[in-house]
Amino acid sequence: MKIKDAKFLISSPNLKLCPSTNLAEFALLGRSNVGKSTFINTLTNRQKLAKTSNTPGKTRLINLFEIQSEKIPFILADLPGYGYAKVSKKEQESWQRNLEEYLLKRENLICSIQFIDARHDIQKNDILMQEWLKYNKLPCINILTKCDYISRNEIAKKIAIVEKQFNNKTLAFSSKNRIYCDEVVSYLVNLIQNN
Ligand SMILES: Nc1nc2c(ncn2[C@@H]2O[C@H](COP(=O)(O)OP(=O)(O)OP(=O)(O)O)[C@@H](O)[C@H]2O)c(=O)[nH]1
Ligand SMILES: [Mg+2]
Repeated sequence: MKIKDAKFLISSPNLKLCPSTNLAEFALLGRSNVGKSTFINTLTNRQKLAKTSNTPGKTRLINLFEIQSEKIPFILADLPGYGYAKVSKKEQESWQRNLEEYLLKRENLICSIQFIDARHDIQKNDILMQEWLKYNKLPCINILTKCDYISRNEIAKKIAIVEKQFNNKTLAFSSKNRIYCDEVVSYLVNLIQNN
């Protein structure tokens, strides 16, 4: 399924300042630099919609994007990545609180998407994030980013590993190849329709 249109809605430091909406929302979680913002740009085919960078820590606020698919509109919430060492401990803790509040209380949030770099092993903070989601009974799927770096065979193997470890649906993705976009959008739209 294709994306017809997309627009930036708002940047907010916390849940309280996020506008209420009745559109289904997905939260983009994952380590800094894994490719969350790039994912939005690739899906929407708008290279500058979400700010991306080679240096980790680019996204510092909750950034909401309204996405118009062929069937149904929804929101992608681009969030700061975890595991970015250069941010002070105080700032990390404050963001952690804001993130947890957003994930627990955002009413229209239907599912999180946790991104994993296809080239690397699952990291400790990925596991901690996933354990926290499961403990709070929050649904999540995984997306394997940067699949252009590995072979088709390795992609299949990696998907099996992530699915086994986290017991979540896991999809492949790459910003260098649009073949993955259709399946991802269809999967998200299906989640909304079955919610
Ligand atoms: N080759 C390749 N590079 C990618 C892919 N996705 C992202 N990148 C690159 O990875 C870097 C980080 O991407 P971002 O989208 O800014 O990462 P992020 O997860 O939003 O990072 P934070 O905002 O720090 O949390 C950029 O240089 C992207 O071009 C991909 O699928 N393939
Ligand atoms: Mg980002």
